[in-house]
Amino acid sequence: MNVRILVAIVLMISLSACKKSHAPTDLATENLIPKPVSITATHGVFELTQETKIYYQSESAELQQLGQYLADQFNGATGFATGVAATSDEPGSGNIYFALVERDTDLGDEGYQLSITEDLVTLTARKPAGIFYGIQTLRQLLPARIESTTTQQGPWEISTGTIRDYPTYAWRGSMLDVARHFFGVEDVKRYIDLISAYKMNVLHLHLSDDQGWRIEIKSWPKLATHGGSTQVGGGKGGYYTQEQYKDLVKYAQDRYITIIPEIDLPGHINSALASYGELNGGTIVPIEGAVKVDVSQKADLGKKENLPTALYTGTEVGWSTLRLEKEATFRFVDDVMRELAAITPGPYLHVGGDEAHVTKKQDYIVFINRFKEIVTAHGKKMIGWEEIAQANLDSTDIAQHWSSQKYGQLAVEKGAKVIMSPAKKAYLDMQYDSTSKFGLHWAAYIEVDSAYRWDPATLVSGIERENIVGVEAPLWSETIATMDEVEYLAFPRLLGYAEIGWSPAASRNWDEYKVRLGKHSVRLKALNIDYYPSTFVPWVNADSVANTSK
Ligand code: TNX
Repeated sequence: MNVRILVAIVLMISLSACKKSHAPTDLATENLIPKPVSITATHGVFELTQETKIYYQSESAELQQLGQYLADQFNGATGFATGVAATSDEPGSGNIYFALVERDTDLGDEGYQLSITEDLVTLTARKPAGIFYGIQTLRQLLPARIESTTTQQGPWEISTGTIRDYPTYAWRGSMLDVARHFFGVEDVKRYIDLISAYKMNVLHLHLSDDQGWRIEIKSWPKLATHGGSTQVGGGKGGYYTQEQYKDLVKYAQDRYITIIPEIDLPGHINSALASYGELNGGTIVPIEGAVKVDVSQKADLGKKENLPTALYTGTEVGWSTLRLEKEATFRFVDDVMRELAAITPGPYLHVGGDEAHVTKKQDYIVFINRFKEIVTAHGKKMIGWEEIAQANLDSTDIAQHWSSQKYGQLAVEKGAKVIMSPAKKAYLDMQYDSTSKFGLHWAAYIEVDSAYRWDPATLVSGIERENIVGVEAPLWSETIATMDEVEYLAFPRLLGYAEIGWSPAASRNWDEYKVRLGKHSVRLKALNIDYYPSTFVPWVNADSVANTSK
């Protein structure tokens, strides 16, 4: 063969090897959780490169912050130093562009449109929250290794097409019980990061219970210093200073999450009674096992009024109550709510109100009515577990349904709105099956399929779509003390609750979802989530797909 021809052939081969060989792409079959409302695929590829910049419509500090958030998400794995810059025009080829488009009313306050061509990724929304959710979708369209914090091999390709997406419910949340076991600021931030990646927008913090008081109250300091000094099993417990709580609130706000603080009243209150004897009316009926654990305490066990009770480290419920016949108790409630309202920008304070089994019914009703007046005076609205339906509710109140259809229905009859947290379906602390390492099973065993297969709008007759603000999955912590244990119970079920809250009920189907979830394992692993590998899910081995699949 002629040398020239040979050189030409070698050159052609090496050139074609250099040319990008894109895998066939189909935006419509991407593995997105929660599932978007609509996807149109155009079968091309956008590539994120060293040169890519994130541009945002000029004059928006919030978009600038979101651009930086996205750059921070990517830069660890790509090793790029993706820049963020303002622009007044649509940017040139190879870039990402954020813009607010007020007139696109179909998107509502949280929706977004992600339009991907081979040249440009354009993310638009009416409000910054929508941009945040579009960013979460964009993360999931990149290979799972984008979640790594160390530099990974590219290419960083995204399938082209258009996604238009918005949530079904305005309230999509999880509750973390930091009272039974305490979880520190860094743990809660990780939980916020994880739930926000699935477009949840509420984190309800269960800040007090019999076993621990977890928030500093300056006018009643012993609540935290003494009431917060232990936890289930007798460990050292802990509490958030108000500065730490404010830091958490800000961290959550930056991820479009509202923190709902709960002080559980008038039951579940032993940690306060142990801190201030005057709150103890001496009416506690110590049920078997209730106040026996901390025998080193010389304190009264609860039957003598005005004396502090012993700290409690067991797991019984429903045996303690605030003394309600004394006006001083309402000054206590007012002080706590005033301080909490001052550091909580969200509109709601949660009264708890559950399982007040040793509070007289009439006292309970008077208490909830007065609580509502107190939080209203501090500019907030009341939420409580469904038992608050016994009090005078109206359309400004929210009842959280967990167990009793009767109370849920009563709340609706009184005009209140409802959050759906049915224990049989949505309790993250329920075991998956009888072999689960952690969790309880008083309501049900909840396998990953059961957790997904229900519709908030049809679960309880009399609680209709228009009565429901949304879905919340509570994670009670009697049996879990570490983040690994939190993750084992929360994941993968939490992804299903996120989808129930976000995606239209008519588009949800377990057989299709379980395939998406199975392929998602590589991403869960990249996020270092210790999820439960349920046999109901066709998991795709992360190692075999790490470099080829999303
Ligand atoms: C019931 S749900 C409780 C909690 C427990 C939980 C354990 C609710 C409002 N009260 O006090 O931690 O069960 O699953």
